[in-house]
Amino acid sequence: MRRPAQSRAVGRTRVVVVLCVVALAILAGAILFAQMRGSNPSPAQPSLGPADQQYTLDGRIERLPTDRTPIIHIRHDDIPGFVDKNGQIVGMRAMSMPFDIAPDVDLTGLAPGDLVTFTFEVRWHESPNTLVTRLARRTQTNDP
Ligand SMILES: [Cu+2]
Repeated sequence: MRRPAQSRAVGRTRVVVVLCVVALAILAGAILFAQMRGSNPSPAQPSLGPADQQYTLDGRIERLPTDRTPIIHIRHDDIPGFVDKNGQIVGMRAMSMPFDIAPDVDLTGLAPGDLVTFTFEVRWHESPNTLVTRLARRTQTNDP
């Protein structure tokens, strides 16, 4: 009497465990899929309000973004008209600076050392504060 009841219970337990594992696998797959979809199109942009300022200028790529750090480092020229947080024109000297980069900016074929013309937006009260929205290679001959 005891044995069949026990093995029936063991059998039921096994079925429950297998169902749980299958359910967990499906759930994990669904979460992964949702995350991939969510992070693919444009992680930085959809919630951003209008930019406070926008500048287009020349620079030189110093470091490209990686999967770990989605930041581009550019040595930019002087920005004489740079406006600070209080709306004052304070200018910005040429410097090496990290920028967030919009996901639709195509960096194919670009490498550190490349001369570029680029546009970046400033948002003083939003993150990212500086976002590169356009970037194109510039030929050496344009450089002074
Ligand atoms: Cu700067």
